[in-house]
Amino acid sequence: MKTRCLALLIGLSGLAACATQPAPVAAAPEAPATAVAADATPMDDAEVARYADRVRAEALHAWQGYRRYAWGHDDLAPLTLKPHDWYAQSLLMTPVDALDTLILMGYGKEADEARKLIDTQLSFDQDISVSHFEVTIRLLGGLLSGYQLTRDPKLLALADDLATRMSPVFDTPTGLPWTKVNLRTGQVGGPISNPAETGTLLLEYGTLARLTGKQAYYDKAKRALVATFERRDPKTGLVGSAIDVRTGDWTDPSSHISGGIDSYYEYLWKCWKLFDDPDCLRMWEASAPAMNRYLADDVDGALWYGYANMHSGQRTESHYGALDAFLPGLLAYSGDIARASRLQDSGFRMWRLHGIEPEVLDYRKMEVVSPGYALRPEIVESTWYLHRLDGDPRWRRQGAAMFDDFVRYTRTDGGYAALRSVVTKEKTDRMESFVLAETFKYYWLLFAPKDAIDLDNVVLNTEAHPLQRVPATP
Ligand code: DMJ
Repeated sequence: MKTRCLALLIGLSGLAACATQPAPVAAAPEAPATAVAADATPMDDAEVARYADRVRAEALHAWQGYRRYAWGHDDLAPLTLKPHDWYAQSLLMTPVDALDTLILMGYGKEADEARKLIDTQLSFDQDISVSHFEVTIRLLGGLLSGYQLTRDPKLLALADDLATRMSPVFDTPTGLPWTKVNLRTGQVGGPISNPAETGTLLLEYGTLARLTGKQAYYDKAKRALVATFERRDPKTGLVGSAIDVRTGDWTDPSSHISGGIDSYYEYLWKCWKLFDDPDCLRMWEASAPAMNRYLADDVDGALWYGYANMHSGQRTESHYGALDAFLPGLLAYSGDIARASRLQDSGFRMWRLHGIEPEVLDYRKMEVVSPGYALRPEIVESTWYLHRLDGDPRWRRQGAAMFDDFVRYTRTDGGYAALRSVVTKEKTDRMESFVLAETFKYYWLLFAPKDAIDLDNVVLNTEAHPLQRVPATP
């Protein structure tokens, strides 16, 4: 195959290479079972190589759109071909998020340009109040993986500076972090958080601790994760959707595996894989059974995960969507291939309903609840974990079918555009940085050589930034 893993070539160890909910939209007739059932014919090497090359070429198309129309800004607006920034100052979301994807795909010149832009232009000395969670997973994660792949000391220095500026968030009576922080003044705000925001920090802060020797980073992020876990309901073991970081009281008892909780579960398992921290394994082993008992929902033989009250375990909503679709990957990664496979087949059925997945689906009625598609990666991420871990050819077939639909419905002259509605296929002017960090990366990994990521030594954060295991210093 023509695609190559630059990380392999440069000999790095470890690396070889929320949704608003509008009124329900009328459902099109459910796709017939035959169309939903995945083709399981194995791909030959030539077909796999063709898909890898197409994904790689389309990723470059998206990057070149950013490069041409939005250079130095956070994102590309892919319809108006104008730059978009999250805050008053750009934080280079797309270049930082895309750097490791460009490196892995072997785009050396483009990666070098991105790295130089970051080195020379990115400053966190900005009077802006930012989302601690988003900046951690995208920027801290991206700077750390970029550093581990290039050994450019400026990237580690930027990560250390960013984490220092954000650290005031941890100063609460509970150890649960504030959701917002001003990068210049350290002023914090945003007292109502959720498990994803309080619990998706340890991979990034922990890796930074190992790389800098500053153990406090690890301890603060771990304390936040443990504080979330310890507030699970004592009867069901479930966590809720909203929590007050000042008191530790739940302000919304709705439990699910969707946005706002999703990556909390992810990091319980992944912090065990990355750091061998036995507390992480203990917390995962106490949490996964609760999720599987109360949130899993068997509907006519198909497996879904819906909503329940965290205190009673009673079912509330039968909703599943693009964000929830990470769970098959996590189930597979943690060893539960059987549940993972059944849930991924349900996710693919959701995709096939309108030829591309909606943000939220009512899986009992098979009706779209929230019709947007933000170019999210999760369902692709799950095909990659499943293919990587059980080798069933149907995962590549699902991924190939989804990639064909993705290109057909979301490609624009200047990049890729989110959909306002998967029913009408109307586009909207957003291309989030996670498209290059995650969506293209997971599509490419699905067709790339197995050693592109060494899963024994590398753990991908929730933004798909590959973090290498770093030994703890005594
Ligand atoms: C990404 O920023 C991360 O994957 C996060 O955990 C969830 N949402 C987006 C992608 O959909």
